[in-house]
Amino acid sequence: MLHHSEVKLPPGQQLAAPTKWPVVGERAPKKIDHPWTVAIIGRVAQPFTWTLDELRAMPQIEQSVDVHCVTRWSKLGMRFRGVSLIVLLEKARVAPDASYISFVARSERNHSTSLLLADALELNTLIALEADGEPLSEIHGGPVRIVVPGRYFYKSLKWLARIELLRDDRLGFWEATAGYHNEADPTREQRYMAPTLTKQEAARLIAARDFSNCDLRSIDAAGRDLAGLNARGALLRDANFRLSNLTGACFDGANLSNAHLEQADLRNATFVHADVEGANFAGADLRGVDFRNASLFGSSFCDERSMSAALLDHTTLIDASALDQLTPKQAAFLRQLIY
Ligand SMILES: Nc1nc2c(c(=O)[nH]1)N[C@H]1C(S)=C(S)[C@@H](COP(=O)(O)O)O[C@H]1N2
Ligand SMILES: [Mo]
Repeated sequence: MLHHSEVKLPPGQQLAAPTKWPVVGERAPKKIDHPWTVAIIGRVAQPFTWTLDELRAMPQIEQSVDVHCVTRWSKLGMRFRGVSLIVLLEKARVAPDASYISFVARSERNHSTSLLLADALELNTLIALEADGEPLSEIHGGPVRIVVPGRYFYKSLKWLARIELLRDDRLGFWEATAGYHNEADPTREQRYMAPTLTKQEAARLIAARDFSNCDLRSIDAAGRDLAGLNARGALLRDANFRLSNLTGACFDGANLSNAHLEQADLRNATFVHADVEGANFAGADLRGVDFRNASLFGSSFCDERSMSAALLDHTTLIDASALDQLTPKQAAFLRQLIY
């Protein structure tokens, strides 16, 4: 029979010593004289600011949470107590166009992290004031932190100051600077942007914007600012670049088969001799893009269901002969805009 912990531990995780709760991340904020408050702003009908006492006066719930840190320690069945996120969202009345939620810390670097709003709700996100029967200690995010069950612990923001409802995603601190995966599902081992990367490699790639000749299959780089990226010769099969800023990026000779580039800003990017077979460019801005000698078999530029079409004109360079590699509908769409 399997031991309890072996059943519940996601891949690559190890149990922390039972009495240990590791401290991870930035230092606790400096003491300031005004009282702690938590605000909710952005795409809401009624912005609010609550004091700690007001939060404590709301209905408290207790949840048993399995904590999984991306640095590979786990603690199963921690008890967190506080206010359900949904209670605050109902009071503030979330606008229909809010798709993302960002949590911002009272901290020197304005640390933040974000989630799809639907995920935050489905995962029963908690505004936690207590852990294992005690008020949250300062090093663990006290007086008030976020706890997101079912995501690596970097989505559980310490020292909560602000909740922001957003139409578009805003990558958090670790996600933007260290290449942490934006979905962060431990059961799928979504630690860093690409499954093969280490933390150091992910951070280096992001900082240098240099993916050249790297094996980054299935990388999740959605929503990122990667203007000027050098991805010459990179292996980017199944990559996700939805909504990313890739202006001026160089993908010459790269393999982007089945990659997702929907809604990406690709102005003046180059795909010379690249393999973009099966790639999806619906809704992308392709003005000034160079596709000469690229392989376009099965790639798509307009999606009939979502009515989302790439933006292109005579500055988009595609070999006339390459149109034969596309379906008649895709080819007709390109022909009418380019020539
Ligand atoms: N404000 C803030 N919250 C944060 C971090 C941080 O650096 N700053 N680090 C995150 C990371 S990477 C982890 S693993 C957990 C660690 O929480 P703990 O120190 O209570 O174990 O906090 C998360 N929340
Ligand atoms: Mo972490």
